[in-house]
Amino acid sequence: MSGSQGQEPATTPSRGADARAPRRAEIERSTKETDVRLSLALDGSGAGERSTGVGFLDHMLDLLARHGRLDLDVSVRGDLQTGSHHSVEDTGIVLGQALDQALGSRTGIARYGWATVPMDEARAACTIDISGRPFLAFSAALPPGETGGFDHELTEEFFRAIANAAKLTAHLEVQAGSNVHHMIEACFKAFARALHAAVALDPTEPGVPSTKGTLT
Ligand SMILES: [Mn+2]
Repeated sequence: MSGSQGQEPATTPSRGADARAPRRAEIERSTKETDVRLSLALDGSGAGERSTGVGFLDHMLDLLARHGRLDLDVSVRGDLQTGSHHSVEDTGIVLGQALDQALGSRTGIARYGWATVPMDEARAACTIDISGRPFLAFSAALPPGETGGFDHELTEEFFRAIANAAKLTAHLEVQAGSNVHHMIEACFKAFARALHAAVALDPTEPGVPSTKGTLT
């Protein structure tokens, strides 16, 4: 649609040089366990506020937004008396839903992205395919326990929730590390960088980058 050469009716307001619709989404999701409000813009700068009730998750979402060049507002009210599981997983679900919605038809995207990111002694690698097929391969020897209200095992749950809801394939591996804060942080940064590359608009891509003709 954005490449249409057809004449526009005189009453159509100008949308400037970039006729592409903004790649953004706003989602509210309420269950008996959590209320999540989220707004996402893919072509952003890291702006927005993250307030999930889980301090470490807020820190990780700050990184994800900044290094993924996303504008991201997240507000979560969850049943933290049961632990942080529901709040973390549901934040991932809604972020995945917002990615799915903001990506729309997937026209013109790069589709694939990958990144390996060090964080001091830790290192994580992430490869992403905006495939339409939900899949997460997660490999990390994270020690049991929690950091800032965030159970370490929720790292996998968070990324699986995103992969399922956004219908993307992600392989995420912590390749090195001894400090769990660094290891999880490297995961989020690698995912952010890989995602930024995968959702980027490729000027040489005229349609949906699939021989099948669809990524949804
Ligand atoms: Mn940190």
